[in-house]
Order: sequence, then structure tokens, then C-alpha cells
Amino acid sequence: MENLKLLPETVLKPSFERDKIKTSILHIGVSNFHRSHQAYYIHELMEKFNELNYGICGVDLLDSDRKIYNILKDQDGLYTLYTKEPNGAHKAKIIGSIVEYFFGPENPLAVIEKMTSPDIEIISLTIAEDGYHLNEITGALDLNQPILDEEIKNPFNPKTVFGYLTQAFKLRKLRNLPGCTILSCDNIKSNGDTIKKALLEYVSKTEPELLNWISKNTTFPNTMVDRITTITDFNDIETLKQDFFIEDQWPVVCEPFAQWIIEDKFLHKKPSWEKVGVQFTQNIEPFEKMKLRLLNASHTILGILGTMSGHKTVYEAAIDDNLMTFLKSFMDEEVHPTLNESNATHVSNYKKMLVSRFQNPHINDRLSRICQESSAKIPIFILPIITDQLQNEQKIKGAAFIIAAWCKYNDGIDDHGNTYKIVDSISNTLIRMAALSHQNPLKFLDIETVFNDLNTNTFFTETYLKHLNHLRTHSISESITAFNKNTI
Ligand code: CS2
Repeated sequence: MENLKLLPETVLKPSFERDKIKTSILHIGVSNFHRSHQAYYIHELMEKFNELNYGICGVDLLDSDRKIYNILKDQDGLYTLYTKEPNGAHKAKIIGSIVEYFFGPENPLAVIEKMTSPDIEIISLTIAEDGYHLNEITGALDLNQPILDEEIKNPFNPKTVFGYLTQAFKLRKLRNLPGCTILSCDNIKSNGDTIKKALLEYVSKTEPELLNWISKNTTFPNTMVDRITTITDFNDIETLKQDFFIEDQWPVVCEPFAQWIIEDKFLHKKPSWEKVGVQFTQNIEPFEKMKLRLLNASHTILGILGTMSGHKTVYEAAIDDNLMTFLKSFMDEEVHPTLNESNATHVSNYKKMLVSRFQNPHINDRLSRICQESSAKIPIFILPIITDQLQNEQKIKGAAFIIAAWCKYNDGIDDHGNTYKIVDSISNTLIRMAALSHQNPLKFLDIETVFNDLNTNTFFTETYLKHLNHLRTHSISESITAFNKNTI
């Protein structure tokens, strides 16, 4: 904190008094995304309006988060948000909204105690798709997962968000304290409803007498969160040192654009986040659908087709004309018809803006980041488009091409003969089923946890087969060209 005074004028620093901040948000999962998004919005409220009531206590639950925990502890919760404009302008801002930090694996009881603090009004989450421990087919909490089983046997040594919340709510009830708002900030469909359903399933199995208290003392708003945030690379750390004299062990790099839309459903007084651009709504669905099906689905397409073409970043893929022709026609013909066009959502503007966001040459967003855990992303970003289009007897040829290309992607070799790694919690299954599909082309669609019963829809499977056959005998760029020319 003291070191802030030594930084040059060009660095934006918190001008509010950090020791006056009241911590009323406990956030689980202090990822880069949390730091570029929620923590940034709350910082802006502090900076521009001196509203110091919504300080953040960060909490990490995974052993793998020890590094960020140690660094942020060391840096007093401060870090640099390094924003890069398409025209090359860049801005370094020191974010000061995270004021406390706890690490679950080190001291679970301290985390539970903090969650129980009467000051905490909101418990927010960025725990990624797998943090919800859902059964992919039923969408219900998968109580058979070993981590949940172990936690249920040792309730005072929780590991997952469910174990922690259950213990904290038990104590709140016992101490006659109010409950809190649970604010999911993950890219999953109906994120608030999803965490609510999973938590209630967990509680009915472990502490059924708490169910009534939870239903009266908590709310679970759905949210739409958006800001492209890269994996921090060493060059960014060095540039910050050289250009801004900032010594930050883990800065966060992101685009200038940010959007946060929240269902208006808070248990306590609603924070005045609208002052810094947050939008509250009664109906989140159109926004959420638009973001997941346009931005995230497009990312997945650029990730898969781009990697197979030999590109390394979203930018490289987004200036590949052939690939962009494919992507734009997919957005127009297969995604747009499934969305609710309205004054609020402006789908057409959103699509245009997306293309320019992807084409920001200064955002080094690696396709390897995008392709990680595709088996969890595709069912959220792409398959619902297919379901809607099939239901309305509309086109699915672009979507079938993408799924066929993903099958080939799992062979792990690009158009130039270079190999890449499949990073996915079910990578063994993906690789094995893709290999088997060389003999039996429909085999890949048998991965039930991803595709559910899509393999029973002959309209889809016929189109898929046609594309997979073409992809198997051509390079990805040849197949994309043929697709664009309508010759497959
Ligand atoms: C990306 C997202 O992980 C992904 O597949 O699409 O992380 C994306 O960058 C963010 O949702 C942007 O808001």
C-alpha cells in the first residue's frame, strides 16, 4: 500500500481510504476474471462515489489457488488491471476493492466463520463449470463425485462451495443472523437458479432441517457477466515494470469492454452498482442467451477451428477471412433466430461489436485457454442452439460442422502437422472416441455426458456424417472453404 505513492502519475491508483472499507461481500474464486470484472466494478464505485460499503473478502477453496492467494496476501490485496484498447492505448489501474483474503485449504473454519459474519450480505462465486459438480446429463448435483462424498463424511473440513455454504448457514441460523444473497458470476445457463438447485439438493441430503431457513433467508439472482480476460503472461509483467514502474507478481490483462447484468433479487438493500454501469433487470434470459450463444459459442468455434488451422490466439483466428465468413454466417443463420431480438438486447449491434472485440490485436487471448474444458463448455454454449433449431425445424448445418470439427480436433494435430494438447477433464474419453470414429464415424456422438441423446436425431447425424467425412479427407481450411461455398 505504501509503495503506491512511489508510482508515476500515469498509473491510476485508489484515492479512497482503504481502511474505511466495510467488507460486505465474500467472493469465492479470486480468478483473473473476478479481478477484471466484479472487483473492478466495485473499485469504480469506491473511486468515483466514495461508496465504501461493498469491500470484498476473497476466498479460494482449491489447493491449486495457493499461488494467487500468497501473491495477493503479499500485495495487500492490490493488483494491476491492465486494459488494452484496439488502437494500442493501454492503461494500468491499481484495483483496491479486495481488502481481505482467506484460503480454505489452510483454514476452513476461518472461512466458515467469515461467511457467518453479520457484515457479509453477498456471497458471490466464480468457481467455473466444474465447481458446481453437476451431473452433465440430468443437470442435478452429482452426489457420487468423490469430493462431495468425502466432504459429507467430514462436514467440518469442507472442500466445495456446498459444504462451506451449508456450515455457514447452519451457524447463521443458530446465531439468529440474517441470510445472504448468493451471486453466481459464472458462464452457465441460469447461474443463480443452478446454484440454488444444487445447494438445496446438497442440503436435503446433509442438513434437511436447514431447507426452510434457506428458502426464507437467501436469494439467488441470475447474472450475465462479460469481459474478455486473458491468462497473464510474463511479457505483461515485464511491460508493466518497464512502462509503468509497477512490480506486480500477478496483474490482470483485459479488454476495455465490460458488461454485468444482474437479476434484481437481493436479500438486503441492493448495492448501487448501476452508478458504475451495472444493469439490473427482472428478466435476465435474453441477455444471458445472447452472451452464451454469441460470445462464448463464437469463442469455442474460433478456438477449435482456429487451433486446427494453426492459429494461436483469438485475434489470429478472427482475422482469418475464411474462418470469419463461417462464423458470421453461423451467428446470422443458426444463432440469431434462437434469440429474442429486442431494444434491450440489440442482437445485431451485439454481433458487430463482438467481431471488433475479437479483432483487438493487443489482447493476446490464447486459443489454448478457450479450448480448455470444451466438454463442459459445448453443452452450455453450442448444444442448446442445436436443440432450439431442431425443435423449430431450422438449419443446423453450421453446428453439425462444428461438432464434426471438434471430433477431428481431438486427434490433436493441426493442418500443418503440429500437435497440440487436449486439456479437458475427460480428455481420455474425447481422444479415444475421436480415434474410434475413424472406423465408426458416429462413435464420437456416443459420449452421453456431452451429447445426451443427440445421436438419435437422424437429421443431425446425417449432416454431421457428411461434414466429418469431408473433414477426414481434407484440411480444416479446405473444409471451411467448401462449407462457405456450399459445396459440402
Ligand atoms: C471464454 C470466456 O472460457 C471461454 O470459453 O469464452 O472465458 C470469455 O472470454 C468470457 O466469458 C468473456 O466474458
